[in-house]
Amino acid sequence: MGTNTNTNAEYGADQIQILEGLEAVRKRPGMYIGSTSSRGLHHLVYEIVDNSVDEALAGYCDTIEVTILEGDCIRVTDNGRGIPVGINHKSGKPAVEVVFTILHAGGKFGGGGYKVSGGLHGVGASVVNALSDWLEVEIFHEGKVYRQRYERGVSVYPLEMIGECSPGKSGTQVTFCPDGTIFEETVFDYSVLKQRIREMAFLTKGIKICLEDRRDGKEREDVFHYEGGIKEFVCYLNHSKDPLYGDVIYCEGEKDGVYVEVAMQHNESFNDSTYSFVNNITTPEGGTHLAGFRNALTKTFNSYAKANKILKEGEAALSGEDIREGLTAIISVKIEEPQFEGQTKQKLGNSEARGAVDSIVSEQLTYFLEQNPSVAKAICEKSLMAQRAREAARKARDLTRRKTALENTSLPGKLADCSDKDPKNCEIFIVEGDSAGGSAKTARSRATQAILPLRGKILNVEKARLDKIYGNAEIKAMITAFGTGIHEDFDIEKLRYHKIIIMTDADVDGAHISTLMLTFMYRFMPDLIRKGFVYLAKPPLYKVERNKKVWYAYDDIELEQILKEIGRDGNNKIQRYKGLGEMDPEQLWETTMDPETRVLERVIFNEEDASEIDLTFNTLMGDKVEPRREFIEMNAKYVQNLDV
Ligand code: TTJ
Repeated sequence: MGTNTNTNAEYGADQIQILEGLEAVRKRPGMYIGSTSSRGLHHLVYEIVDNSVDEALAGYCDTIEVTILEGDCIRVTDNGRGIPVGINHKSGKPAVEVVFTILHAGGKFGGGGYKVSGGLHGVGASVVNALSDWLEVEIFHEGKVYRQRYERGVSVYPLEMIGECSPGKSGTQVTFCPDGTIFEETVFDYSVLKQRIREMAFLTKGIKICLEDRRDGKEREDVFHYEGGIKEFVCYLNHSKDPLYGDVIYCEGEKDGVYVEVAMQHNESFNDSTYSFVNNITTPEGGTHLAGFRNALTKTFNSYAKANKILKEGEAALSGEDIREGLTAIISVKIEEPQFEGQTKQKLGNSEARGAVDSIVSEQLTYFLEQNPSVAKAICEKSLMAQRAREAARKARDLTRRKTALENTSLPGKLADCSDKDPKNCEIFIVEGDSAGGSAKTARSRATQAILPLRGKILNVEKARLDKIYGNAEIKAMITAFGTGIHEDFDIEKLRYHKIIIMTDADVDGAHISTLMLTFMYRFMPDLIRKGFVYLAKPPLYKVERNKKVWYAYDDIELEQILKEIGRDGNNKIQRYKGLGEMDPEQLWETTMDPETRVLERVIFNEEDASEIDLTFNTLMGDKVEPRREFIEMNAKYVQNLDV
């Protein structure tokens, strides 16, 4: 294992430095992993798995296993070369010990490949170690098995050789238990890990990642393995949409130290669902790589359309937006030293990424279009339609803008507004149906609660063009009631109510209607959701009466609990509400609207989950019936229970 050439004095200095480093991490964990909430907890897993993914990117590992063990400990195993066990000369310690005990020493020990480190990730295994009650690493290398254990980041014995393994076997296994005195939440959520691990697998083609839950009563497993990588990611995102053509267009190459992969496919919808990644980490604010992609796309399609007389002399060029209508795309770049900019450091700044993506996509897309004229034609025609619709929408919007200027923002006729004019105190209930709207108007607290009843089905904005959307009465009513405007006119400062509460029946139709409304807000006023102004009301499902006393149950489990408490006999009268309309105003107030007693769910929006949210809305709103079944389960992920 090499020899220790350092003097004792240097060794001592080293120890102090390590302890100081770990101390800093334990003192300010948020600085290193973002937060100590559930999010930070899950982040520890990604941090460790990233190391194995790096080994896979370098070409030495093809399988990673992630296991949640009893007691919410995590085990990550890979079949890579194994973290080096030889002495690192600078520190006089085995390299593996350096990896786990010295801050920011998570890098490569020789060997090429891209280091996956961006955003909050890439802080290194030592941070995970420092924040774990205990951590054990086992390395399989050249027929031998090595092990070291740490407690709260400090080794409890030197690296030891504990046995032999078959000479062909190699790899690294790390098992750790997050420190319960540091994390507010120590229970892992399988579905959260599953989502990110699936994404990692899509972004690293060919890799096989197995996720397993071994906790008692929670046993389950999934295997993620995509030979097609981001091509399959695009198929996955488009699975409930109708693709405009069969192929997924794929470009790949390397330029100026930037490895670029792009996959894309248009569908019949009208949204742009482009997601960009740097070193496997999502960049919700885009950056140079996204700019390069957009430039290449616009330029290449306009050249093609002109050269093939799809766009005639003197006709307006297709805009980027036109070409991106109904596009699902993944842009993934790998770069040695990513620079992140912007307020949340989520925007790629490296200028070489712009040029690399632009030139690789321009060249390969041009070739693809020449080889696949029917696909090229389908995309150009869709873009031309988009161009015409956008022009019509602009005219319709100009008209409504002028109108609102003239009529001085008159509020919709159906709105029963509140008297208080301070948005902070005000809430608006968007109510499905006129009859429930009537009850809500009677029940409400006039000073602070406004009611906007909407009639029938809300327009599905996933399936309508802008001109139709702007012409829709229900949507116009919401826009003027909220007061914020939409798209580029959107101004959160003008919001007239700080709680927008969607109130629908507690059944499948009601859920569908709330989703339609949420879809509209998500696409046209995402900041409303982002900033936490949007809520779902929770009307009860059952009313239980016994000896003149009344209980309300909001789900079946609660009903069971109530019945257990009060006893099950002939004296109970149970009523199942089929809709809001069955409640009289007083009941509606008491159960669903009274701020003192009601339950609201706040709709939340996690930027990192954007592709998954997009998928959810699309699944719910798209044409395919089958995927819609997952609705209730998935929707539950985007709400947060609040008692407000
Ligand atoms: C680095 O270059 C020399 C050969 O070994 C390479 C290496 O360190 N590979 C490696 C590290 N594979 N897997 C890891 C690893 C795996 C886990 C689960 C956790 C950590 C910190 C590293």
